[in-house]
Amino acid sequence: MKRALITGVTGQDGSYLAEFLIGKGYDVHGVIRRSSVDYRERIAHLEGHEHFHLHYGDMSDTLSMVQTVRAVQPHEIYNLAAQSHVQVSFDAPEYTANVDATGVLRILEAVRQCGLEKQCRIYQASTSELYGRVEQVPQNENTPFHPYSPYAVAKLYGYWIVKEYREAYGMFCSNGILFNHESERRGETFVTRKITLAAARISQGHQEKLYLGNLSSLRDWGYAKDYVECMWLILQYNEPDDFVIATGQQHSVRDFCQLAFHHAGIELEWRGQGPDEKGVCIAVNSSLPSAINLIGKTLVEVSPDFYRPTDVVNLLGDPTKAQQLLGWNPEKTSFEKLVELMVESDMAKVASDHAAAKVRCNLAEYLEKGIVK
Ligand code: NAP
Ligand code: G4F
Repeated sequence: MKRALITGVTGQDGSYLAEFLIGKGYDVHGVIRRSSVDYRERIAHLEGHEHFHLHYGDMSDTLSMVQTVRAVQPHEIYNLAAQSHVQVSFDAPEYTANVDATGVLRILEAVRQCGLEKQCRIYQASTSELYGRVEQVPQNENTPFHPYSPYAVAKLYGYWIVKEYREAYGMFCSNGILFNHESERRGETFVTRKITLAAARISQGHQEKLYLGNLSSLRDWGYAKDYVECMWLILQYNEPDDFVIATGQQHSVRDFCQLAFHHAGIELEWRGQGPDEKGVCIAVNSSLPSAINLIGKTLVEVSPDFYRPTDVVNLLGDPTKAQQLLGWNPEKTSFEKLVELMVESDMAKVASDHAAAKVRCNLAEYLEKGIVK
């Protein structure tokens, strides 16, 4: 039975990858950080599975990386752990470098120190942010990098140290240069999930307005569940190599927002320009509760708080190499389907969160009135 070690197993991609690898018959080991709360939402359903194991570790702690690699003796390592939020990297640049740059080196060295360099294949979660202030559209494996945030600069080190260990020590380590990929499990501060949650809350009367930054930013958005399969395909290839994984389709933040609100039953019209641009509700679906009167209201506004000191605004990937060499299908889940899946999931989540909150509220009231003891 093959053993896989996943760093970042509690994240969006780590959780889908763990499910995928268990399905392929792997014994899956994940690295988790010790935290004061013990609930890990994205992998809660896997805990207790006979082929799913967790190990405490931190990307900033060499010893824990060496100990984990020694204990697991993995055939494959998927290095997904990272401080993955670009905007946060401007506030925490040193920490981001420690985890996203030096952390990669720690994994590679742990494999060497444990004498596993011939047995163990390593996948590095590289990113389209490397193209940054883009020098070519669309971007492929030969496009020059121009990182444009502390996050991207840290990831550039990760990318190159992987190539260095491949060439210097003959290790099987590969970079997946993944373009943005989203899902129902996407962190709530990334723009897509922030939008789908807000659309669900606004349509159910629990939020007034959504504030966003650059609405014109362009991204190549795919579905995370499809992308984790490609991580695995990259390690099954007959030699280590670097691959762009993308859909080849591009949309703006504004497009995403328009479609997400549409799926939540709200039609938006965009008025104004730049920081004064607003999304105004011009129609609602008849399924929306009649008490929620949104027509004519401004539901989306721009806030400079979400502008970045340097922003990457034109990402579009060319996945031809992955299509030809790995058999990757970039059209598995369309942009329209992705938005629909995310909104549907958040509509259900918001409804159930509020139903649960109402039960808690009622219970508090009944306790106060002595109706229940
Ligand atoms: P995510 O949801 O933010 O997950 C990040 C994971 O890294 C979490 O499990 C987190 O653990 C863990 N982590 C963070 N700091 C750590 C540390 N110091 N030690 C150990 N673990 C740590 O990210 P994602 O979207 O799944 O992305 C996975 C990887 O792909 C990341 O490296 C990201 O930079 C890269 N990437 C993502 C995309 C994308 O569009 N999603 C595109 C290209 C590349 P906690 O749960 O404890 O915080
Ligand atoms: O959703 P985002 O925060 O993702 P970003 O910066 O592209 O980074 C994600 O994808 C990368 C792959 O290219 C990964 F490497 C990285 O780990 C992460 O998963 O922002 C997307 C765009 C940006 O241009 C941002 O300026 O949306 C713009 N945006 C506009 N308003 C916003 C907002 N972003 C966020 N997070 N929040 C806003 O309110």
